[in-house]
Amino acid sequence: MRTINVAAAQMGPIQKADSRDEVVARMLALMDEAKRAGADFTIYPELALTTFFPRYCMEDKSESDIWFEKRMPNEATAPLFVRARDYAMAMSFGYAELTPDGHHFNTSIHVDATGKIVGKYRKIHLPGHSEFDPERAFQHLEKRYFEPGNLGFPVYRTMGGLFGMCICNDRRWPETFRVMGLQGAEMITLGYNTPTVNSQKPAEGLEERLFHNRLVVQSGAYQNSAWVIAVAKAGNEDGHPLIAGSLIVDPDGKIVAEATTEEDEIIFHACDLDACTFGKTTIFDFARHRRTEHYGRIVEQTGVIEPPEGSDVSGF
Ligand code: CDT
Repeated sequence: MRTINVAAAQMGPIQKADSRDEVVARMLALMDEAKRAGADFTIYPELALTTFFPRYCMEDKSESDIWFEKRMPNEATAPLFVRARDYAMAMSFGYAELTPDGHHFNTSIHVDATGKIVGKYRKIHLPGHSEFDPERAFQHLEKRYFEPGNLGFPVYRTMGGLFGMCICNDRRWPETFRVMGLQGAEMITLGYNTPTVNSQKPAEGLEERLFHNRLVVQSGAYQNSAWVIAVAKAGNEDGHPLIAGSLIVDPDGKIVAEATTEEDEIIFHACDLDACTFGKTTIFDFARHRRTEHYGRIVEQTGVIEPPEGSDVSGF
């Protein structure tokens, strides 16, 4: 057995006026609870240090720099690193990253039990739009404030296993999980901020959004025989509700723990990385079963190319 005692640290809403220090105090309380539960790995959501600021349209993009971290760790987050090291606790959290050369990314890091950053991921599938859109019920301006990640989907060795990360909208894309599955990922962590309502389709509300969350997380886990830990920032941020429903899913695609509130909440599971082996050596033994000669379109095109009118497929 290679057991990782995982605490998914769902966070309730962070209001625009909340300071980094207030948020980090909540994260520390969640880490304390995770420690009491016996966790050795605590996972927090996407943009864990701030409100989901891409809902606000700032004319001058540089105004948004107040939401970004220029260093990690920094003064505000240092207490998290110190407490985690004292507890010999690994952790992962998301934040808005401003690099020394001026690039903006929606980033997640994985910090090991000694306080070293052993994994970094920058969100690749940025949803939403880059200009104010009056047609939408609310804005989702990730394409305005972030550049697409430039690190690929790295898988790294730590804690005796193979780990990877993705962020929110990435989970809706099977390519995300497969690229990590092809590097042997045994545990994939992801944080999300998902509005409760589709801004372009009011009929798509909470239940459907929770359904899609389970659907993509469970299929990503099953199809790559990996543990997936999906962690929400939830609840009402200044009048903008976000879904909860944090999940721990086993390599068989089954939910083994699920959050029940829209608040700060720990869900816990002892995850055996060896449970990945059966799927990875049988039905999802990629080396034996994948047929890459038929997968060219996956990397050669983005949009849909329909067959020409009149193309005839009869005669089979
Ligand atoms: N944060 C994030 O990626 N949210 C998206 C919302 C998609 S609608 C523009 C998500 O996939 O949940």
